[in-house]
Amino acid sequence: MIFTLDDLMRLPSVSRIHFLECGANTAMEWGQPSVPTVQYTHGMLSCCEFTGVPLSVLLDYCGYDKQQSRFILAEGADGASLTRTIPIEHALDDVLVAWGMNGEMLRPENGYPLRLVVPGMQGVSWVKWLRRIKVGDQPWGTKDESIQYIDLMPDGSHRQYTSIQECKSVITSPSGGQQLLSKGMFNITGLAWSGRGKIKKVDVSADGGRNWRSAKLEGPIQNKALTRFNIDWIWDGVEAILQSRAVDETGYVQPGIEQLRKVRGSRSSYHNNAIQSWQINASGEVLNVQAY
Ligand SMILES: Nc1nc2c(c(=O)[nH]1)N[C@H]1C(S)=C(S)[C@@H](COP(=O)(O)O)O[C@H]1N2
Ligand SMILES: [Mo]
Repeated sequence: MIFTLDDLMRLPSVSRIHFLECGANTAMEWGQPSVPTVQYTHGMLSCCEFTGVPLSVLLDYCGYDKQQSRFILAEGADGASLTRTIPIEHALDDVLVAWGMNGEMLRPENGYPLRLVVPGMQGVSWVKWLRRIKVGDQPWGTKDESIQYIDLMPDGSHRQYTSIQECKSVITSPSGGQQLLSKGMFNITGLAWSGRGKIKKVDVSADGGRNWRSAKLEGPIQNKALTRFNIDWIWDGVEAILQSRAVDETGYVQPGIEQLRKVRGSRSSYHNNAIQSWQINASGEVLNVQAY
């Protein structure tokens, strides 16, 4: 079936707030700390309100074979015709065909007139300038899912359809490149998110992971959305290592970088959700380091 934007806007729509994280966010950090600030380590991340038609409503409207259908294909109208396969369970769960963002029409750079919103899934599946959706019984294995956003595993195999952005967090203040001007009280704050649901807890350490205290979560805590946390801390003027560790509602605990490397090896770049460490030097300088 062919829909115009006007047709789509007449269907029942919903508005929901979700994070969007590129699968390459924090990829530079897989080997060693390589960039100085949180903008570079964790900046491929946003959180907006999207408005559109649930894909399940649209598919029902079109009619499709419920027995045979296992995947959908979404295609963009850009020069590269970005095309991604998405499992039908996910497509029918909470995916939107969105035309609105933060109360206005999508902006051209974010996919006007239409984009797929795939809550919890890596950014590349959020196809912008959406022009076609197909339903099928197997993954399409398109160019955009054969080379990029795959993980080279320790046994040499390629993990191709990593898609959910696992639970992750980062301290945004104090963070790399900042300078503490004097010892005393600081309010440590940062963001936590999970592609599998709501954030349940964030613990913060100031001594490189030996001791942890639970941070305050700022509400409302929403499903698959950025959640801000904060905790007071007295800096006594000696070297410290700040870290945050998030837990989501499934009980999944954000891993340390060494723990992640044990499972994923050291040749990946995408899908790095490891705990971030910021070292505070005695001079108050804040540096990107790896610890724990
Ligand atoms: N059609 C199309 N959609 C696309 C892309 C693209 O190159 N073409 N890039 C994807 C990637 S890799 C990401 S991370 C997100 C970024 O979304 P944003 O530009 O709204 O932040 O869009 C996704 N959608
Ligand atoms: Mo991306």
